Amino acid sequence: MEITFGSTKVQLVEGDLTRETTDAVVNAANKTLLGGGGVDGAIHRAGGPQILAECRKLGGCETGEAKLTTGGKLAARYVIHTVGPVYRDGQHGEPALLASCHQRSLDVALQHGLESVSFPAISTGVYGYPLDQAAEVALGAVHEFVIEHRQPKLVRFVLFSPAAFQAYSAALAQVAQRL
Ligand code: AR6
Repeated sequence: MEITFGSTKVQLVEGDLTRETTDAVVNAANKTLLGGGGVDGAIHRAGGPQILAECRKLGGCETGEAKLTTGGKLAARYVIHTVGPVYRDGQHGEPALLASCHQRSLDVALQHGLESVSFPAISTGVYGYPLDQAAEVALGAVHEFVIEHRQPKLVRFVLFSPAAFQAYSAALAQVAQRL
């Protein structure tokens, strides 16, 4: 599924983020930036020890913020590490923090002249964010950013399950209706 917002293609695919060939992939990390399970573990396994060596120098990352390393052995040249919110009940600032993850990651991409960025479904695994709510926040945040900045050229969401793909597809269709 693909929709163009302004000058940016927003694509949804089902697959494995570590195989992406976009300029950057976004990692759903934790505040230490020192690795973990889920997509974070997969990125460090596939990218090799260089990513962790660079992360050690970054001094962690606040929730809703984003920091860049190279991609090590990944096909993607860079990894943008962001920290999603742990979901409690949706009443503790989770939507604003999740939106910030997407917008700050895209800020970092633009600061480094990157033209294509792939995101996982941030916070929807270990951090427990309900898929449909996360999808709405993620697509809404990306839509707002690319309409304002008209960059990058491509934003792709790489969803790891049919359920995630369906949730993000429904949210993308909803955002497109705002056009
Ligand atoms: N490609 C794409 N998506 C994936 C992949 C993959 N290879 N592997 C998992 N997912 P999670 P979080 C999906 O738990 O909820 C880590 O330990 C997964 O199905 O990776 O933000 C960190 O260090 C889910 O939809 O991230 C943190 O401690 C989505 O990626 C914590 O988990 C996010 O799930 C962050 O939790």
